[in-house]
Amino acid sequence: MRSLLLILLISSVCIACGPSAPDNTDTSTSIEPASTKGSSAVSSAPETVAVASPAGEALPEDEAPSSGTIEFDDPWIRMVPSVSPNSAAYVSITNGTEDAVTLTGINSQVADRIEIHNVEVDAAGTMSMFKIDELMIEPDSTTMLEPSGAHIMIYGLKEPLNEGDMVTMLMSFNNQPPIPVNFSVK
Ligand SMILES: [Cu+2]
Repeated sequence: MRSLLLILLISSVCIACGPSAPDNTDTSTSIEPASTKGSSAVSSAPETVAVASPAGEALPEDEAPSSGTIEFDDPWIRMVPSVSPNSAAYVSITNGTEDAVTLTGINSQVADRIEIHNVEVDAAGTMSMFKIDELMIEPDSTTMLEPSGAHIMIYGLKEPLNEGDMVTMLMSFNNQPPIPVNFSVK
């Protein structure tokens, strides 16, 4: 009985110190570089989850959209220490269609949650990032998701990222079918 209580206690402590933050807590003060540094959180040993290898999902390059479509240039994910549950990803999105398109969501099997973030700099020069629900890209224009700017925020990596890995992320738009994009880890 005592050991059962102990196990319950340990479990609840681990959950409390776990990496996943409640929703809506990162809207104000956190600074991008801090989030990618090694976290001191003691993450429990990663369970062996039956997640398909990221490389296994990779689509052939020649399935990329061809004409009058949305194109993705230099998609990459920042490699982080294996103890870090979070990372960020970047890509240039070119809207070659005649209408504005709106990026409304991103999903991947490698992470618990993926958000679109933007950044702002206050009068004191402090940069903070915040979640945005969507990102509009005007026709015939390119929007860059890049370090120090708007970016893709990845929470709760299910397995460590290794340099050279390819990670498929499904990009959802308001007026387009979802588009799988292969991001390289570097
Ligand atoms: Cu962010």
